[in-house]
Amino acid sequence: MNMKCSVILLAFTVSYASGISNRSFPADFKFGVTTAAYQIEGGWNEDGKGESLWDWYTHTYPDRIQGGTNADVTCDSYHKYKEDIEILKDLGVNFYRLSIAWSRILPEGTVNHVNQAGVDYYRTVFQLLIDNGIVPVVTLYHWDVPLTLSEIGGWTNPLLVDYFADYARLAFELFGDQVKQWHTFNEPQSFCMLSYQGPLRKAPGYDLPAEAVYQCNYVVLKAHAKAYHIYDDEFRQKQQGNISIVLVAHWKEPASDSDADKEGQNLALQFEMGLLANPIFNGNWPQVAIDRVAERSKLEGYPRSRLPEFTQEEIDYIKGTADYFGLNHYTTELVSFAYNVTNVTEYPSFDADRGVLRTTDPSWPQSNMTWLRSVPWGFRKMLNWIDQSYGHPAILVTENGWADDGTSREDPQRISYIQDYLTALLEAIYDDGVNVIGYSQWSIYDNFEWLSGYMAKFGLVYVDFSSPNRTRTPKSSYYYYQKIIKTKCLVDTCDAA
Ligand code: PNW
Repeated sequence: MNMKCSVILLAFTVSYASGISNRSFPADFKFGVTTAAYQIEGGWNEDGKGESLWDWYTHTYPDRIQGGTNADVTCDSYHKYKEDIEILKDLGVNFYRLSIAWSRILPEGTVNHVNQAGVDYYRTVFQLLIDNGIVPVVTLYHWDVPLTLSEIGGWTNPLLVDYFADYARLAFELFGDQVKQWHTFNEPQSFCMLSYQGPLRKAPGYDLPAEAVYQCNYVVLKAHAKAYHIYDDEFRQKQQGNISIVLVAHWKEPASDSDADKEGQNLALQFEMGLLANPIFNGNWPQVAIDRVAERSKLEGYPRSRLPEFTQEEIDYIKGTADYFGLNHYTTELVSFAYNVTNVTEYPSFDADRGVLRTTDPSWPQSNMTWLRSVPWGFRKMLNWIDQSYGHPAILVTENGWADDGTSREDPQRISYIQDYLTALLEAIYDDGVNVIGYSQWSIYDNFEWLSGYMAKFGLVYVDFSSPNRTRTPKSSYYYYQKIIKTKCLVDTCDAA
């Protein structure tokens, strides 16, 4: 045996030893990539676009963003969309999940003033995708509320239910002939729970009592349901599309075998995923959240629970408003039970209501984001938990990805992460019977990563942010993902599906 041959054999053995699946993806399984308007478009004030919350936040508080940067230009996709779509076509994706910047089509957020240049931009992009055989999957809200609406209280103001519904109806009217797959919101958990309280503060970056967190969830759920019903009642028959919401959660593994930590696991899952998913898939808030917040509010001297109460009519209106489960999933945390329900010495907070401490295992491979480690078995457990908790919905994995510092075009860690997470996904499909219908990588390009600015890179494609041309160069993970899409297989040869 010559040297070359034994090296190949070794590589072959290693890949199987590390457990990469050799099963084919189901024939109708769909692959995609995801972006968000604020993170890639740039053109922040061009052609009549209004100012959004994130424009304002990055300009007003550069000190809160790593490197003091913003997304005024970022990948410049507002101008480079033709090149972007050529790359997507070369990659071979079935769908492209992108978002509309609300203030690009409605500069003040309200439908009395429509910015035609913004409408034209999205119609051009959607048509070019369709012409290239790529299905546009469109999110209406990926965190960039028009500043005017943020200034009247943003997602804590119930008026936003109607403003969002007006915007959604207009989007269905303007783009519904092109767009057949809609998501109302991306990760309400991120902008309700990480924006209004606690240390990791996304825009608007307030530190408010826990009321704001719950009120945001409450308003967003009603806005989502209203948009869903508008689609159902006024557009679905004619446009023949579907509509859902994108929810996020890290898997929660109990830090020990104790009953207390298992209770901690349940609390963490219910207060993060359950607060949004339970009203939509089962009806009403999770009972454990209703009970716990009511009891703590009472002990803290509140006249009523700080978790708003849904009327029966609202419960029925929100229940059933998702055609499938859109899931963003990246990582796993260890949780331990921390606050007894009667321990109310804390400043009334969402964290204390949830009542858990969250840590990680230092042996799990670490990315360039503190919260993101590779834990593929947690993905399989998360998919199973959703399957069991919400009535076996079809699940579309709308985001999953790995961050590095983006200095090299060789990204073996990202390739390993994709191999391991997709192996876990195949196990969930074939060994556990979970109905996973598709998978989307975050992200196609390196882009503006919110509070981390340009310090963390999630792209399959490198972007040179120092060149005016924002030159795009595929990384090795791009070619690996291209091969997966083409062969529906993670290794060189797969068993037939
Ligand atoms: C997603 N966390 O959000 C978003 O949808 C993207 O816009 C974002 O770029 C991507 O993940 C990578 O961060 C998350 O703190 C925000 O655990 C926060 C967390 C996870 C995902």
